[in-house]
This record gives sequence, structure tokens and C-alpha cells, in this order.
Amino acid sequence: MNNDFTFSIIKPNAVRTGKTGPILAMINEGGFEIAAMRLVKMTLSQAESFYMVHKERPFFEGLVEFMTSGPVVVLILKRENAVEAFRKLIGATNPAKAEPGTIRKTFAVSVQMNAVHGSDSPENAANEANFFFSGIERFF
Ligand code: IDP
Ligand code: MG
Repeated sequence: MNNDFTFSIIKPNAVRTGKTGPILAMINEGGFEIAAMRLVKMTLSQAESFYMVHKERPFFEGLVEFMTSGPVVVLILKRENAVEAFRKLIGATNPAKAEPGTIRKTFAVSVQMNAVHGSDSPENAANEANFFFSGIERFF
């Protein structure tokens, strides 16, 4: 996958409170096309595996518990310079530090429950997309 694509998750707090539609609207308004989309509920071992890079961090256990607390929407998004542009659209990890108008500033309720995930590099975007989607589910 090149930098025309990124991978995102609408996190359980946002799905649970009916923010899926408003977040998808912001994603589209940000110039992203939806290239793949599915609603899934991760098992503990799937969430641990997805967040493996953070396994030594103090927030790891709470994070996997939160990410398995309900369904999430997983997405592959298409846009020029997708990874960087999407990180800008979602804002800082800590919503208190996120710019006004970003998805996290608008919908996050805490650092942990920060509404959306966005890949941090094209390599990770490809790996994360492959974790959730098979070839036949991709419209690009
Ligand atoms: P990112 O999502 O902005 O890339 P990461 O550092 O990769 O941020 O952290 C992954 C996720 O772990 C965050 O989106 C957030 O949900 C959670 N997280 C990160 N730092 C903390 C923390 O200090 N306390 C609680 N949860 C955290
Ligand atoms: Mg990250």
C-alpha cells in the first residue's frame, strides 16, 4: 500500500454513542474516500495483537479492555498523502491538546476514549489494513 491509503478505527465509545455517521461525514469532508469498511467486535487476543507495539506501556491493559468493550468500525481510507492528512484531521492523541475542528477534539471523551485510530506510517497502514480486511473486501 502506498501513501494514497490509510487505516482507521472508529472506537467503541464513538460507535456506542451514535457518532459513527458524524465521524464518517467529517472523514468524507476531509477529502477521504472509503475504500473498505466493516463493523467488528475484537476479541481480547485480537486487540492485544493489534496493539502489540504498546504492550509494555502502562495504558496497554486498559486500552485492549476498552477496544474490546463493544463494536468498532474499521476503515481503509483513500486520499493523496493519506497517512499524514488523516493524522491531521483526527488531531492529537490527547484531545485536550487536539486542534479545534479535529475529530478527536469534537468526539473524544478522554485520552483513552479518543474516538478514532489513525495509522502513523504507510507501512503500519498496510499492516493494519491487512489485519482486518481480505482482498475481496477492498474497493480500490
Ligand atoms: P495514537 O492513537 O494517537 O497513535 P498511541 O500513542 O499510538 O496514540 O496510543 C494508542 C492509543 O492508546 C491511543 O489512541 C489511546 O486510545 C491510548 N492511549 C495512549 N496514551 C494513553 C495514555 O496515556 N492513557 C490512556 N490511554 C492512552
Ligand atoms: Mg499510534
